[in-house]
Amino acid sequence: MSDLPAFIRDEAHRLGFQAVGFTSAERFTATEDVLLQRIDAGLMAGLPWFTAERARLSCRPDDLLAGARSIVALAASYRTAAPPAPVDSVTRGRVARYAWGQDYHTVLKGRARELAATISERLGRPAAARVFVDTSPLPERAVAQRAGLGWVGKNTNLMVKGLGSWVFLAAIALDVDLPEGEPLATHCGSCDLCIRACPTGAIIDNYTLDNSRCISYLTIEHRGSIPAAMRPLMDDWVFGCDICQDVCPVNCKAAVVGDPAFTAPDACRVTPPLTDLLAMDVETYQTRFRGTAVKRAKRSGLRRNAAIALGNAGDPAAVASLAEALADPDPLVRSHAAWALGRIGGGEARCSLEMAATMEGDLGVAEEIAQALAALADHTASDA
Ligand code: B12
Ligand code: SF4
Ligand code: SF4
Repeated sequence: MSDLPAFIRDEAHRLGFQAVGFTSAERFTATEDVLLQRIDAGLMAGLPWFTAERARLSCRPDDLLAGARSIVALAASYRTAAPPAPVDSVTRGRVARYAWGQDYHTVLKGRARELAATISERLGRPAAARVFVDTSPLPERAVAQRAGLGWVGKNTNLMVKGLGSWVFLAAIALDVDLPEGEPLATHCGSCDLCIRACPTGAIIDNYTLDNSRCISYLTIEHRGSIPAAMRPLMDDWVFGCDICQDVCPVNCKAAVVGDPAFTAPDACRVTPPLTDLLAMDVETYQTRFRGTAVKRAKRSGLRRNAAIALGNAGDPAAVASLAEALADPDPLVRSHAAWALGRIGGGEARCSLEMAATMEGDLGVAEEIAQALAALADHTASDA
């Protein structure tokens, strides 16, 4: 069917994918080597599901879909206009752009499944097809790169001409032959702005990320206590991080596509008030984040992140909320609230920490409280 590629492109555009490319279902042997080396070097630490076995499987499309011949690589821009910034003096956190709207997994899976169905209709037979959006094993950046959809920057993100790296990726493996795209020759040249801008030094070399240092990992995927040394570096990020993309000159010229599915409903989704986030009960959490990617961090993780961001903001007006959080049933919230109080300092912070120290039954939280009090003592000594 000679016009099938054009048909797929048109349908993909109609469904909200701005970029479409095709590649074969050949194995991704070089990517497999990269993935295995990164796992060996400990650079995927913190993601227990990212095993060598999964990495091998992910690079062998014929093991992911019996009879796979081609892969349709798809990109959808999530660059939308930010809602007007609130004019108040409330201390706010920051949510990465990709999570401002609806959960992209649901949106893109729906669009890609519809595309697969129209391909079957066009073929006049049910095509063997498998849709991939983030969670299934397939190295989506490598697929997009080989299909000529875009090129990989030193911050490891895939960039599409005209859209920059503000794109989600999706793929459909098919049992149909399609003409292969040519990988682009574009590269970053001598630029290294993203590497220099990363506050945690997570981009340890060109194209190489140390997962456990990335704020995106720490705020979203990491469960439990955030290492104390990383907390001050996280600034006001409460879900994900965009710094290495915000500084990228390619992204300055990226189109604001404004897909309604990825547009923030209000300013709170972009810059949530931190004391609200810290105090959020189960019902508020469900209502506010239903159907968004933010739920990946869970309520406990978001409240932990809010405590860190409040500590980093150093806002004395937050002391009362943090002091209240010292009595929270969740030890993760208590321990990070203690850290934040130690960082903000002042008499009220000290008093609440001393009081909590007498009542705390969890050894880990008690240790955090002791360290926060020691930090306060250090402040006082250096102020004297
Ligand atoms: C695990 C994961 C993470 C981990 C990162 C772990 C890691 N070290 O990569 C964490 C949680 C930190 C994360 C963060 C983010 N993620 Co993520 N993540 C993934 C996931 C599930 C797997 C990625 C993976 O396999 N990583 C292992 C590394 C080795 O593979 P890679 O990143 O693909 O590496 C490629 C390049 O580095 C390149 N490469 C390696 N060496 C060399 C050398 C040269 C010379 C060249 C040219 C290239 C090159 O080739 C590799 C293979 O293609 C993918 C979805 C998927 N199934 O692929 C989404 C995905 C990569 N994430 C995505 C997004 C949006 C993000 C964030 C922007 C979210 C945010 N704002 O907070 C950040 C970006 C952080 C960053 N700087 O990369 C998008 C990226 C879209 C894009 N335009 O690239 C994806 C594709 C999800 C999707 N379907 O849209 N993510
Ligand atoms: S997302 Fe943030 S922490 Fe992660 S590599 Fe980029 S700048 Fe660094
Ligand atoms: S900031 Fe510079 S080095 Fe980093 S991805 Fe963009 S162009 Fe490449």
